[in-house]
Amino acid sequence: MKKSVVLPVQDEHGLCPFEPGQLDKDLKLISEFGYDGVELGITDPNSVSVRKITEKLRDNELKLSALTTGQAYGVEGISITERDPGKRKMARDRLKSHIDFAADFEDVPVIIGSLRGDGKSNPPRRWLTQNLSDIAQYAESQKVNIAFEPLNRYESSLVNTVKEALDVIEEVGSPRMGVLFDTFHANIEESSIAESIEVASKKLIYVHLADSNRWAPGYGHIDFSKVFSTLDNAGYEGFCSLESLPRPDKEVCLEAPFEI
Ligand code: LER
Ligand code: MN
Repeated sequence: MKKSVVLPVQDEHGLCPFEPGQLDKDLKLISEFGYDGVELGITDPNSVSVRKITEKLRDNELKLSALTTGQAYGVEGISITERDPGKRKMARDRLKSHIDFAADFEDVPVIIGSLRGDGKSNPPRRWLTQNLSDIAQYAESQKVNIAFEPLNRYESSLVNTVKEALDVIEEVGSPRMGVLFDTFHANIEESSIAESIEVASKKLIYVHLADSNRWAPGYGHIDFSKVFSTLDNAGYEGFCSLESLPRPDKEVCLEAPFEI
């Protein structure tokens, strides 16, 4: 499996080792720590230059592992399940811009995590599935994968487990849609982390790593040897991306073990 870490480009991500605004310095550090790739947090791809990002990644011998999109929810309050139809449309259009951005790279999935909304206004399920279908169709036309992420109940009531994610993926019916498995959310929602990886495995396209307290792996109580051996046995060869708080500190996070 390949090593990646989340790095915000425009706005604070809040749940990763880096602050925005020091892209050059941070990419260099990530490369020095032996990472294969970086997951960029981009609020609005329309104001980020594909050419500049491509050059910076090339200079640091890093691949773009995925685009994370949730900051558009955090910063602008848009999501595909908001009561306000204008906000739903903005979120849908924004995700299509993320797909356009990803299409300029090779095999870069667009993550749908927090941009699905928190579900607090009790939105009809069809807003979720119809918008996802529309976005997935667009992703098909651009040959981009969508990594759909179960989130824990304190962040969203919409899709908390792998099983629920697989149900939505089946309903949407797009070959471009797969599961993002995040160990932090799984530790809260799944009865067995290993079994839920096995359940996800056929549709697994991306992994987020953080321990039970959202510190770097090794600082909480998740059994990461079991996580990695289960991923190995499932034949997972994609990216595992570190999405932990900057604790104990950024450098220690970057030293997190990615194998048993
Ligand atoms: C948020 O908790 C998270 O895990 C992100 O990957 C969602 O976009
Ligand atoms: Mn995550």
